[in-house]
Amino acid sequence: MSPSKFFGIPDSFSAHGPQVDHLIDVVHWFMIVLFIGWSLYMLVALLRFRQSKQPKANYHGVTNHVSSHIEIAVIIVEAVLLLGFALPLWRERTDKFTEVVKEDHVRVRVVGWQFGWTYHYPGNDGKFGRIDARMISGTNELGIDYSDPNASDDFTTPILKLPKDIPAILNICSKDVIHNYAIVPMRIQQDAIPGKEIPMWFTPIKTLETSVVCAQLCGEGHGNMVGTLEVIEAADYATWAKGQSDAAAKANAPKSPVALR
Ligand SMILES: [Cu+2]
Repeated sequence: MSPSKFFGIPDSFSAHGPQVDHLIDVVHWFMIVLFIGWSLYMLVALLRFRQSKQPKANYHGVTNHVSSHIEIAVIIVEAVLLLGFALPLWRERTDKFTEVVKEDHVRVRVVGWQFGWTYHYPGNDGKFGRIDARMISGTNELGIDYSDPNASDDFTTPILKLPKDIPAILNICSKDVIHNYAIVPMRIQQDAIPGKEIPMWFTPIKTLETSVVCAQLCGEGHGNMVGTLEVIEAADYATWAKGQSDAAAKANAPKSPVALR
Protein backbone atom coordinates (compact mmCIF):
# COMPACT_ATOMS: atom_id res chain seq x y z
CA MET A 1 0.00 0.00 0.00
CA SER A 2 1.18 3.45 -0.85
CA PRO A 3 0.33 6.29 1.58
CA SER A 4 1.17 8.90 -1.07
CA LYS A 5 -1.73 7.55 -3.19
CA PHE A 6 -3.99 7.36 -0.13
CA PHE A 7 -3.43 11.07 0.58
CA GLY A 8 -4.52 12.02 -2.94
CA ILE A 9 -1.22 13.14 -4.46
CA PRO A 10 -1.74 13.28 -8.26
CA ASP A 11 0.01 10.69 -10.46
CA SER A 12 3.61 11.43 -11.34
CA PHE A 13 4.56 12.30 -14.93
CA SER A 14 8.33 12.75 -14.65
CA ALA A 15 11.21 10.29 -14.86
CA HIS A 16 12.32 10.92 -11.26
CA GLY A 17 8.73 11.06 -9.87
CA PRO A 18 8.59 7.44 -8.58
CA GLN A 19 11.72 8.05 -6.43
CA VAL A 20 10.10 11.06 -4.77
CA ASP A 21 6.89 9.08 -4.21
CA HIS A 22 8.91 6.25 -2.68
CA LEU A 23 10.53 8.67 -0.22
CA ILE A 24 7.10 10.13 0.63
CA ASP A 25 5.83 6.57 1.26
CA VAL A 26 8.75 5.66 3.50
CA VAL A 27 8.38 8.88 5.52
CA HIS A 28 4.62 8.34 5.90
CA TRP A 29 5.03 4.72 7.03
CA PHE A 30 7.56 5.94 9.57
CA MET A 31 5.17 8.65 10.80
CA ILE A 32 2.30 6.10 11.03
CA VAL A 33 4.48 3.80 13.17
CA LEU A 34 5.52 6.76 15.38
CA PHE A 35 1.91 7.91 15.72
CA ILE A 36 0.67 4.45 16.79
CA GLY A 37 3.64 4.01 19.15
CA TRP A 38 3.21 7.37 20.89
CA SER A 39 -0.59 6.92 21.11
CA LEU A 40 -0.17 3.53 22.81
CA TYR A 41 2.41 5.01 25.16
CA MET A 42 0.00 7.82 26.09
CA LEU A 43 -2.78 5.29 26.83
CA VAL A 44 -0.50 3.12 28.96
CA ALA A 45 0.78 6.18 30.84
CA LEU A 46 -2.76 7.44 31.50
CA LEU A 47 -3.95 4.06 32.85
CA ARG A 48 -0.87 3.03 34.74
CA PHE A 49 -0.05 6.33 36.38
CA ARG A 50 -3.59 7.52 37.12
CA GLN A 51 -3.97 9.24 40.49
CA SER A 52 -6.22 6.58 42.10
CA LYS A 53 -3.57 3.92 41.50
CA GLN A 54 -0.59 6.10 42.37
CA PRO A 55 -1.72 8.31 45.26
CA LYS A 56 1.88 9.00 46.28
CA ALA A 57 4.43 10.72 44.05
CA ASN A 58 7.33 8.51 42.95
CA TYR A 59 10.61 10.41 43.20
CA HIS A 60 12.67 7.78 41.31
CA GLY A 61 10.71 7.60 38.07
CA VAL A 62 11.43 5.00 35.42
CA THR A 63 14.36 2.73 36.25
CA ASN A 64 14.50 0.54 33.09
CA HIS A 65 16.02 1.67 29.78
CA VAL A 66 13.19 0.84 27.36
CA SER A 67 12.63 4.49 26.41
CA SER A 68 16.35 5.02 25.70
CA HIS A 69 16.31 1.98 23.38
CA ILE A 70 13.24 3.31 21.57
CA GLU A 71 14.89 6.72 21.20
CA ILE A 72 18.02 5.12 19.77
CA ALA A 73 15.84 3.13 17.33
CA VAL A 74 14.13 6.35 16.20
CA ILE A 75 17.51 8.03 15.66
CA ILE A 76 18.65 5.01 13.58
CA VAL A 77 15.50 5.08 11.41
CA GLU A 78 15.93 8.84 10.88
CA ALA A 79 19.59 8.39 9.99
CA VAL A 80 18.64 5.66 7.49
CA LEU A 81 16.02 8.00 5.98
CA LEU A 82 18.53 10.81 5.59
CA LEU A 83 21.65 8.83 4.61
CA GLY A 84 19.94 5.94 2.81
CA PHE A 85 17.18 7.73 0.91
CA ALA A 86 17.25 11.53 0.96
CA LEU A 87 20.97 12.16 0.34
CA PRO A 88 21.40 9.51 -2.43
CA LEU A 89 18.29 10.90 -4.16
CA TRP A 90 19.73 14.41 -3.95
CA ARG A 91 23.17 13.24 -5.13
CA GLU A 92 21.69 11.45 -8.12
CA ARG A 93 19.75 14.59 -9.10
CA THR A 94 22.74 16.92 -8.81
CA ASP A 95 25.15 14.48 -10.51
CA LYS A 96 22.73 13.95 -13.38
CA PHE A 97 22.33 17.69 -13.91
CA THR A 98 25.94 18.02 -15.11
CA GLU A 99 25.16 15.31 -17.72
CA VAL A 100 21.80 16.80 -18.69
CA VAL A 101 23.40 20.19 -19.40
CA LYS A 102 25.73 18.50 -21.93
CA GLU A 103 22.99 16.39 -23.58
CA ASP A 104 20.03 17.37 -25.72
CA HIS A 105 17.66 19.42 -23.55
CA VAL A 106 15.18 22.26 -23.64
CA ARG A 107 15.88 25.36 -21.58
CA VAL A 108 13.25 27.95 -20.71
CA ARG A 109 13.39 30.99 -18.44
CA VAL A 110 10.39 31.04 -16.11
CA VAL A 111 9.69 34.54 -14.83
CA GLY A 112 7.34 34.98 -11.88
CA TRP A 113 5.60 38.28 -11.24
CA GLN A 114 2.67 39.56 -9.17
CA PHE A 115 0.60 37.66 -10.21
CA GLY A 116 1.47 35.25 -13.00
CA TRP A 117 4.20 33.51 -14.97
CA THR A 118 5.81 34.38 -18.32
CA TYR A 119 8.06 32.03 -20.27
CA HIS A 120 11.10 33.15 -22.25
CA TYR A 121 12.37 30.71 -24.91
CA PRO A 122 15.84 31.12 -26.46
CA GLY A 123 14.51 30.46 -29.98
CA ASN A 124 16.20 28.67 -32.89
CA ASP A 125 19.76 29.69 -31.92
CA GLY A 126 19.35 28.17 -28.43
CA LYS A 127 20.75 31.35 -26.84
CA PHE A 128 18.87 33.76 -24.63
CA GLY A 129 19.12 37.43 -25.43
CA ARG A 130 20.48 39.80 -22.80
CA ILE A 131 18.06 40.86 -20.07
CA ASP A 132 18.02 44.42 -18.78
CA ALA A 133 15.49 45.36 -16.10
CA ARG A 134 15.61 49.00 -17.29
CA MET A 135 14.13 47.89 -20.62
CA ILE A 136 10.97 46.50 -19.05
CA SER A 137 7.98 48.24 -20.59
CA GLY A 138 4.37 47.62 -21.60
CA THR A 139 5.51 45.97 -24.82
CA ASN A 140 8.63 44.29 -23.40
CA GLU A 141 7.48 42.84 -20.12
CA LEU A 142 10.66 40.80 -19.50
CA GLY A 143 13.13 43.54 -20.48
CA ILE A 144 14.75 41.61 -23.34
CA ASP A 145 17.48 43.69 -25.00
CA TYR A 146 16.68 43.34 -28.71
CA SER A 147 19.93 45.03 -29.70
CA ASP A 148 21.62 41.75 -28.68
CA PRO A 149 21.80 39.48 -31.76
CA ASN A 150 20.91 36.47 -29.58
CA ALA A 151 17.61 38.12 -28.68
CA SER A 152 16.21 38.54 -32.19
CA ASP A 153 14.69 35.03 -32.35
CA ASP A 154 13.70 34.79 -28.67
CA PHE A 155 10.00 34.47 -27.99
CA THR A 156 7.82 34.65 -24.89
CA THR A 157 4.63 32.76 -24.09
CA PRO A 158 1.98 32.87 -21.35
CA ILE A 159 1.92 29.05 -21.05
CA LEU A 160 4.76 26.56 -20.80
CA LYS A 161 5.10 24.01 -23.58
CA LEU A 162 7.64 21.21 -23.28
CA PRO A 163 8.50 18.13 -25.35
CA LYS A 164 7.98 14.61 -24.01
CA ASP A 165 11.05 12.49 -23.10
CA ILE A 166 13.53 15.38 -23.40
CA PRO A 167 14.99 16.85 -20.19
CA ALA A 168 13.60 20.29 -19.47
CA ILE A 169 15.76 22.81 -17.61
CA LEU A 170 13.72 25.70 -16.26
CA ASN A 171 15.62 28.76 -15.10
CA ILE A 172 13.38 30.08 -12.35
CA CYS A 173 13.48 33.82 -11.68
CA SER A 174 11.26 36.63 -10.44
CA LYS A 175 10.56 40.22 -11.45
CA ASP A 176 9.38 41.40 -8.04
CA VAL A 177 9.04 39.33 -4.86
CA ILE A 178 9.85 35.73 -3.92
CA HIS A 179 7.56 33.22 -5.61
CA ASN A 180 7.84 29.45 -5.93
CA TYR A 181 7.31 27.57 -9.17
CA ALA A 182 5.69 24.22 -8.39
CA ILE A 183 4.63 21.47 -10.80
CA VAL A 184 3.15 18.78 -8.57
CA PRO A 185 2.66 16.11 -11.30
CA MET A 186 6.38 16.50 -12.13
CA ARG A 187 7.30 16.29 -8.42
CA ILE A 188 9.40 19.43 -8.61
CA GLN A 189 9.41 22.98 -7.29
CA GLN A 190 11.85 25.82 -6.84
CA ASP A 191 11.80 29.26 -5.20
CA ALA A 192 11.83 32.17 -7.64
CA ILE A 193 14.15 34.74 -6.09
CA PRO A 194 14.53 38.28 -7.48
CA GLY A 195 18.00 38.83 -8.94
CA LYS A 196 18.72 35.13 -9.29
CA GLU A 197 18.16 32.52 -12.00
CA ILE A 198 17.99 29.09 -10.42
CA PRO A 199 17.78 26.05 -12.72
CA MET A 200 15.47 23.17 -11.93
CA TRP A 201 15.16 20.16 -14.23
CA PHE A 202 13.03 17.11 -14.90
CA THR A 203 12.11 14.84 -17.79
CA PRO A 204 8.38 14.61 -18.62
CA ILE A 205 7.58 11.02 -19.64
CA LYS A 206 3.93 11.39 -20.71
CA THR A 207 2.02 14.01 -22.65
CA LEU A 208 -0.39 15.98 -20.52
CA GLU A 209 -1.90 19.36 -19.81
CA THR A 210 -1.70 20.34 -16.17
CA SER A 211 -1.51 23.37 -13.93
CA VAL A 212 1.49 24.91 -12.25
CA VAL A 213 1.09 26.95 -9.10
CA CYS A 214 2.91 29.47 -6.98
CA ALA A 215 3.87 27.72 -3.76
CA GLN A 216 5.10 30.75 -1.84
CA LEU A 217 2.61 33.25 -0.41
CA CYS A 218 3.54 36.36 -2.41
CA GLY A 219 0.70 38.84 -2.04
CA GLU A 220 -3.05 39.24 -2.37
CA GLY A 221 -3.19 37.65 -5.85
CA HIS A 222 -1.07 34.64 -4.89
CA GLY A 223 -4.00 32.26 -5.43
CA ASN A 224 -4.37 33.48 -9.04
CA MET A 225 -0.84 32.40 -9.98
CA VAL A 226 -2.06 29.22 -11.62
CA GLY A 227 -0.33 28.60 -14.94
CA THR A 228 -0.57 25.93 -17.60
CA LEU A 229 1.99 23.35 -18.62
CA GLU A 230 1.51 21.37 -21.80
CA VAL A 231 3.74 18.40 -22.54
CA ILE A 232 3.51 17.45 -26.22
CA GLU A 233 5.28 15.01 -28.55
CA ALA A 234 8.86 16.06 -29.36
CA ALA A 235 8.13 16.46 -33.11
CA ASP A 236 5.10 18.69 -32.41
CA TYR A 237 7.19 20.72 -30.00
CA ALA A 238 9.96 21.24 -32.56
CA THR A 239 7.42 22.47 -35.13
CA TRP A 240 5.75 24.80 -32.62
CA ALA A 241 9.03 26.23 -31.25
CA LYS A 242 10.41 26.84 -34.75
CA GLY A 243 7.19 28.58 -35.82
CA GLN A 244 7.23 30.84 -32.75
CA SER A 245 10.92 31.65 -33.18
CA ASP A 246 10.60 32.36 -36.93
CA ALA A 247 7.69 34.70 -36.26
CA ALA A 248 9.65 36.51 -33.54
CA ALA A 249 12.73 36.84 -35.78
CA LYS A 250 10.55 38.35 -38.50
CA ALA A 251 8.89 40.80 -36.11
CA ASN A 252 12.22 41.83 -34.54
CA ALA A 253 14.15 42.15 -37.82
CA PRO A 254 15.51 45.69 -38.29
CA LYS A 255 13.25 47.60 -40.64
CA SER A 256 15.01 48.24 -43.96
CA PRO A 257 14.88 51.83 -45.35
CA VAL A 258 12.62 50.52 -48.15
CA ALA A 259 10.14 49.15 -45.65
CA LEU A 260 10.11 52.46 -43.78
CA ARG A 261 9.21 54.48 -46.84
CU1 LIG B 1 3.57 33.98 -6.12
